[in-house]
Amino acid sequence: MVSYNALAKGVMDGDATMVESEVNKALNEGASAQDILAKGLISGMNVVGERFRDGVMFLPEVLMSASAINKGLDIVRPLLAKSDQNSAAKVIMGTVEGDVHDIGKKIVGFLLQGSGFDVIDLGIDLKAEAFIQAIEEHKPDVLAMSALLTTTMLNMGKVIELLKERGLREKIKVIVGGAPVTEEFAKSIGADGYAPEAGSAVELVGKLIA
Ligand code: B1M
Repeated sequence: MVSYNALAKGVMDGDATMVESEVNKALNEGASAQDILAKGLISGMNVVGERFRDGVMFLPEVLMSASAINKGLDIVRPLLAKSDQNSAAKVIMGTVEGDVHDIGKKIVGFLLQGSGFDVIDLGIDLKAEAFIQAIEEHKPDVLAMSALLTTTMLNMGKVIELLKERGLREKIKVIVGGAPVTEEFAKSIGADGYAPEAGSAVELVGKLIA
């Protein structure tokens, strides 16, 4: 019987060694990469989020949890990257300026790759200009921006404004996501779509490029 609880606990405890061994154990017991992600890794990180919010976990511990979940993501990533059904479409993604949160964005990227999209992850804390330069260079079909802070989500709108100024807005679909982002906010900044979590981000990209 696969123990997703042990996997989640490894993330909560910030124990990368435990996460590594529990992910490998779960895989050996036949668990899918998707279940390991959703029922183990993400569910553990959600508890970390609640504890951080409630002041019972502090930044250094959250950082350890981030390292631990990254250990697990490294193992499941190659297992998610399989299909080539959407390989014609290119997605550029990144976390906006002022924001270093990247775990959710990475998961979105892995699932997009797993669904066959060609994904270029530009990283974190990206100025609007950095998005524009990469778009001019790589000519993607979709720009996917992530933000986890109520302050930094406003920078998504700045990127869209700069796309307009440079005459690029009509050439690319823009999607946004991250914990504080809402459908309403996405509309207000002129994005083409919003996805609340990684699975729906993949569906959304598929619809937008169809
Ligand atoms: Co930060 N942090 N953090 N943090 N952190 C939050 C976001 C916070 C909500 C915690 C809290 O107070 N409850 C809070 C923000 C409050 C606010 O703005 N309203 C917060 C804060 C305040 C901060 C600092 C300011 C703390 C400080 O320094 N005092 C600081 C800011 C640093 C900065 O960015 N400048 C900070 C730092 C950090 C760490 C570095 C320690 C670490 C990040 C490590 C890393 O990412 N490499 C961290 C973490 C881990 C969190 C929490 C605990 C967990 C985030 C996470 O990884 N969740 C978070 C609490 C929370 O979110 N409840 C918190 C798991 C992940 C799978 O979910 O990222 O939501 P998520 O992604 C989901 C969806 O949102 C969606 O799909 C994903 C998978 O389903 N999604 C997209 C994400 N991007 C998408 C893009 C899409 C579509 C969907 O399309 C483009």
